[in-house]
Amino acid sequence: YGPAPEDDKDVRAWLTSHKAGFGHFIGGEFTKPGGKTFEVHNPANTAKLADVAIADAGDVDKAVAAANRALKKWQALSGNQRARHLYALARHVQKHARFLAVLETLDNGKTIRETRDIDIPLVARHFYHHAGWAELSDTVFPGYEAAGVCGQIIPWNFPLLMLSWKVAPALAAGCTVVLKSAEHTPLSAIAFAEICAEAGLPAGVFNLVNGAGGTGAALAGHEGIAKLAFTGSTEVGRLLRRQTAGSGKKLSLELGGKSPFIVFDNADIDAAVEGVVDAIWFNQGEVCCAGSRAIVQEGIADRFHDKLRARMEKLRVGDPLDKSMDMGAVVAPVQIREITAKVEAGLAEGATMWQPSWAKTISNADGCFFPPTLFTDVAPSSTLAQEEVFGPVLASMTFRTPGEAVQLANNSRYGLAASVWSQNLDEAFDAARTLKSGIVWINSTNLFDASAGFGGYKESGFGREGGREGMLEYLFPSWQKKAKSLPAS
Ligand code: TXE
Repeated sequence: YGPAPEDDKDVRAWLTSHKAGFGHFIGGEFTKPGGKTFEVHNPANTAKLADVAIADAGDVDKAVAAANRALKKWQALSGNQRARHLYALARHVQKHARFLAVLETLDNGKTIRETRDIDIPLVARHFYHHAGWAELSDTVFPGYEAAGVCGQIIPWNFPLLMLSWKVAPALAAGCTVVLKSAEHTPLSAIAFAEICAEAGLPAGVFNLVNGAGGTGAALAGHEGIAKLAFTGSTEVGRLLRRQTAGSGKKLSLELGGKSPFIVFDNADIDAAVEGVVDAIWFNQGEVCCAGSRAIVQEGIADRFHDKLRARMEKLRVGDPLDKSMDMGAVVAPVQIREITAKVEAGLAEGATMWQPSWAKTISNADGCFFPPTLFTDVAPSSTLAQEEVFGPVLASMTFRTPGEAVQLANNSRYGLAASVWSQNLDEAFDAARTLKSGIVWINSTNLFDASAGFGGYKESGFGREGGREGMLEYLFPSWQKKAKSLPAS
């Protein structure tokens, strides 16, 4: 009973037709698969999906050269002409929405409900929105020029969505792109490259190289890159900051988080419980802005946790293609090990763990599954309160006064997002003003829009993606572009 799992026949046929593997997309064409490759697996059942070529420094060089060759012609188009290409990309993403949703679910393990209703529609929305910026770029950014060839490195948690956050503003601004997909999840970026060809995007405007850290480092270090945009771990973000220092490259980093979810005594508790379920168990908790620290006022803490445990009992974890699942698989065995290590640290430090009664039935024998997990009695300085778990684990703490709530919330090396729940809006706005985070949601969580800048404070990185601030990341003031220190492009 319940709806049948989503049909994955067309995606399987596509994968079978690429049995020889996938190459890179350079200058409007796919390179021949082969050479050094890596395997891509479905984390829900460990089945191998594809072999993908690893780009070495030579491949990166060819991709940058192709992007550089395309740059002049792309910049010579009027804003309206570039907008037409972005509209076409948006329409083709919509045309292939079902295919892309299934592909993303197979590759990443996230549920079909999320890829179908959130990831892929937001990808199309991003291209539509930025088509508008392209239309206007000639008039709203006087004195600015496109940065040039952009290197973009994306993570595995929202593969196609992170691609769209980076590619759409770059193309709208008049830049060309070399994008590196994440090694766990390269397939939707490969499908997007096919879409670029189908939609008639001029050759070399979008180029794709696949591989792991070595490929990323070659791209980041390439002297033909004028701007580098990265989403991923704080550790790699730090490396990239060092690697690009003094190079004249423009850099934006979207890194980790440990976002607070503050619940005041007078919050609508049922709404806050639904909110925290979304904040931490959406996408298995593999979200940079996941509300992974609940900070709950003492007067309602017991009631809040009781209701939360009852709600957790009803969550469903399993086959991501099953439309009734709330949570799918974690991206790879290495992440299961990381999550388990953090959970063990939490237990060793004396926090109290609670999992639904059915958690024992979850097995990692044939897939990467982890149950929703709640920790209470978490000390503010402990591992669970301070370190990003990047999995379905919520650490809960309590507070007495609003000042204490903000102090706990700001006691973090990160500052990406925060969520505040109170029916007293004065109280909520007072807290919001003093929270050190790039985004504050009030009585809501995980709201993303292409028109709103997204990005962090502190070790969550710098630069914004989305909206006007996001566009400025891909533009240089004309006087600065002429400075000698900038790479030629
Ligand atoms: O990230 P990496 P990983 C966090 C999260 C997760 C942890 C590890 O806590 O548990 O990072 O994940 C490329 N030069 N986030 O190891 O390595 C890499 O190939 C250039 C938060 O997967 O940062 C991939 O394309 N590039 C996050 C991308 O960086 C390099 C999303 C991200 O991988 C590189 C993902 C190098 N030296 C993980 N080394 C978020 N902010 O949403 C690796 N890469």
